[in-house]
Amino acid sequence: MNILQQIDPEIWQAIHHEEVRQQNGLEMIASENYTSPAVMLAQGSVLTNKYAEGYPGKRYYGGCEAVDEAEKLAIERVLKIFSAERANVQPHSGAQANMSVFFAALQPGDTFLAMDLSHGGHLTHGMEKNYSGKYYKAIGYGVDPKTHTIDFDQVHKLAKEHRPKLILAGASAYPRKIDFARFAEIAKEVNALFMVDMAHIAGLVAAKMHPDPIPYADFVTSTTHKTLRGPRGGIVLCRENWAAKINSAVFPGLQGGPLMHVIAAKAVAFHEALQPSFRSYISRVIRNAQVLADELLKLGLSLVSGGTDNHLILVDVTTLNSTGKIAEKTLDLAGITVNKNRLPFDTRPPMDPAGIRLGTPALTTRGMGESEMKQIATWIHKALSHSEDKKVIDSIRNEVLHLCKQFPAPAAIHSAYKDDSLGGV
Ligand code: DSN
Repeated sequence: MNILQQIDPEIWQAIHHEEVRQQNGLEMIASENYTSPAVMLAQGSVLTNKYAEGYPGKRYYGGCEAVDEAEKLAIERVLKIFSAERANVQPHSGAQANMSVFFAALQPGDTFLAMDLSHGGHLTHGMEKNYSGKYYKAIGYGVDPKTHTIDFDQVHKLAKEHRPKLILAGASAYPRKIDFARFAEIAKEVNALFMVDMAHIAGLVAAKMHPDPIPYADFVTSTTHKTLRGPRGGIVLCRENWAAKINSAVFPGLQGGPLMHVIAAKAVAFHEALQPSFRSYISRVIRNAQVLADELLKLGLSLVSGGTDNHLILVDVTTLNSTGKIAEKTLDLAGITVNKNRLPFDTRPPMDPAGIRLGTPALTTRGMGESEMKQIATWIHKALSHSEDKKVIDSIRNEVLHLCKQFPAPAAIHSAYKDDSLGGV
């Protein structure tokens, strides 16, 4: 029995349930992944005890020598991965990373242009109930109705019409490569700042398997836990001339004490992303997504943009007389975790849209490859075609379980707390 189990069996039970769920199911939420045991050890370390408001060498508290080392390493490594001029590794999340750019670059009421949420954007890119839509004037661009790729004629037209102070590229549900050079050209023409939120594709950019936003953008934000496979958190990369404003927007603008244990875990993830094995991981993530997409197409499903260039796929489940809500629930019962997702030009309600979003980052971390993707496509199709048939769903659930046993997920918490050297038994 480990120490947490002894002291707080209820919370241990909740963690254990989640670990069992992660081990025994197919995690296909495109924004999720399994961090390594090393990342989790850093995040579960004594650094959680330390207050360190400020930045390395300039803190408001004593005793920051060790955490300074961790933060300097995180900054050094992330700059090496992305060849950026300056980095802030303190944002607690991607939403806060985005907010820090808005704080640094815009005044309340300023206009910015970003991808509409209903076409694949993110809620911090101008959704009316989010700070970005409440305190700033958000104009949304979308995708072309035929190709489902970003409609650059529309971006250009809206930029000339509204003269935004900032243009934002990046998405949460967009399966194709993003042409940052084209965005930058438009931003330059209208004298707008250019920001990229690369949260979903950061791992692909790190592995040089997606166009790089750094040469074009004034600011690049990201989360660290999606394809980058680190702890849950955010970062901001920017040009030298914006560094002071970004640092002051993050602290003291938006946050107090940085989460030093998370920053140390970010540093570990950045170290992992610098290894050659990370590039090979990302190439398998993309290949797996393409195989999954091809297989779903062969089975008659319709995909947004007809396929994928990255780690995610958007499936129109109405072709199988299903809905996003029913599909999410059915697949959950079959042991496959996905999320319902609006599709471009979706006429269904947001809580029960026409689509689901599938991603391959987590399954690829478990070591699954092309033959597993083909099998999973067949299960998805079968489950959605028989969502009322408990026998079919139960039999898929059993097969999913069998596959999961062959590809164990990293089980960091369990194994770490079993380790005597950490004080738990
Ligand atoms: N919620 C994340 C996603 O699933 O894409 C974005 O922050």
